[in-house]
Order: sequence, then structure tokens, then C-alpha cells
Amino acid sequence: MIPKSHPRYESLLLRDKMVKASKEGYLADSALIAHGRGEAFDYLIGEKTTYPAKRAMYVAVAAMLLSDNPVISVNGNATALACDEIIELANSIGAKIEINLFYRTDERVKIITELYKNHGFDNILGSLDDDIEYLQDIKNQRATASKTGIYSADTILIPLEDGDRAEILKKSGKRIITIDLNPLSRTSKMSNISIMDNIVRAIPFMTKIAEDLKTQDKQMLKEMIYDFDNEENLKESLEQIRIKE
Ligand code: PTJ
Repeated sequence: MIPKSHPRYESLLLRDKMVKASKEGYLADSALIAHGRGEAFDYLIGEKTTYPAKRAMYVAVAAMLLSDNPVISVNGNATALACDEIIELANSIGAKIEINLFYRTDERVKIITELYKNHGFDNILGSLDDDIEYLQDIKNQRATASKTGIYSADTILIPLEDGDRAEILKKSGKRIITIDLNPLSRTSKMSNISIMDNIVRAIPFMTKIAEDLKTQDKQMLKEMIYDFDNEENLKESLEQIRIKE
């Protein structure tokens, strides 16, 4: 039990969630290492959502709202940290949720499927019973995609993704949005919209943005997307990382 008075309470709470998920058997072996890398970047931005991240989130939500088939791709880490919040965002923007694992095993897929169902999201894609296709005909586990989900999606949100998988998804011609605390990662660099923020802050904020943007004129959303320059925004994101005492 972590005392609320602990100065690193929020951060320890997230570690606790990760450890619990690891014990439940649905995290990749390297999930805690990935989490640690994220923590380090979060520390350097003061564990706060930055202005460039907010700008990217507005554009990301606009893109998802204008899409015909938006999908949120979830892996072990994203599920451990933000399962309920992801469900809320998906419901708010009318997106599908698909399990898409870098280190895919049937056992992990089974546990994550049950988890989303138990949290009230029944139509989870990428489960063991789903109709699976291979993106760009690459016959490896990393290229698997649900026929009605990622395979036919026009916009995909891929939080905490490995660069290799992100590349496969990007090459398949879809609009890629990422949430990644590392603005230098391959995933951040190759995505169309990169949100440098912690998933636990970003997803609930995006749900709030969705409630606002849903009432706005579609032309305005299109202009927001048109005016956005991801490379420029990533540069600004990088400038938020400062080593101060
Ligand atoms: O569940 P699987 O099999 O799909 O595997 C998931 C991991 C995350 C282990 C796998 O995709 C992987 O190895 O990813 P990488 O290459 O370590 O990339 C993860 C990225 O997420 C890194 O750039 C981290 O900085 C970033 N990250 C970690 N925690 C957070 C984060 N970004 C946002 N919020 C976080 N909480």
C-alpha cells in the first residue's frame, strides 16, 4: 500500500499497476523496461502535459472523428495503464479497439480479451476468434490485423508502440497517431500525429477534447489537420525536455 503522502505517489501507483499486470500474465517480458524508459522521459518534461502535446491531441481527435473506420490499437502496457480510459475514448469517438501485440502469444491475447470484456467492452477485435489478415501480406505475427479493424482502418491510434510494428502499420497506408513519451523514437518520427505525453494523462484529455470537437463544424476539423506539421510539433516537443535543477 503506497501512502498518498508519498512525493512520488502517482508514479508509484503506475508502477504498481504494471507489476500487478505482469503477475496476471498479460505483459510482455520487456514491458517494465519500456515503462521505465517512458518514466524517464516523463520526469524530464515535469510529468505534465505540454502545449505541443495538447495541440497534437486536438488534431488527433479531429482526425479520428473525421475517419470512416478509426481504430485504437492496444497492447499489454496500454491496457495495464489505461484500460477503462481507452474504452471511454473509443465510445466517445465511435472507434473500435483491437488487441495488437508486438510479442503476440495466444495466452496474452486471451487474458487481454477477457479484461476488456470484463470492463464492459464486448466487441474487442484481434481476439483469438477474430478473422485475421496480414498487412501488406507480411506473414509474421507483427503484421496481423483484424479484417474489420486495423486491416481496413483509415486512422489508427497506436499508443506505446514498437518502431517495427509502427513501420508496418504506416507502410500499409493508414494515418497513424501515436502516444509516446519519447519524441526521438522511430514511432514518433514516422507517425502522422505524435503525442509526446503519458498515456494516463493523454487518453482522458482526448476524451474531453472529443466532447468539444464533436459539436464543431467539420470544415474546421479538416483545417486543423491541414495546418498541423508533425515534424515541427515534434521539434517543439523536444524543446520541452530540459535538464534543470
Ligand atoms: O504488449 P506488447 O507485446 O505489444 O509489447 C509492448 C511493448 C511496449 C513492450 C513493446 O511495444 C515495446 O517494446 O515498445 P518500445 O519499443 O519499448 O516502445 C515503447 C515506447 O513507449 C517507448 O518510446 C517509451 O518511451 C514509451 N512509453 C513507455 N511508457 C509510456 C510511454 N509513452 C507514453 N506513456 C507511457 N506511460
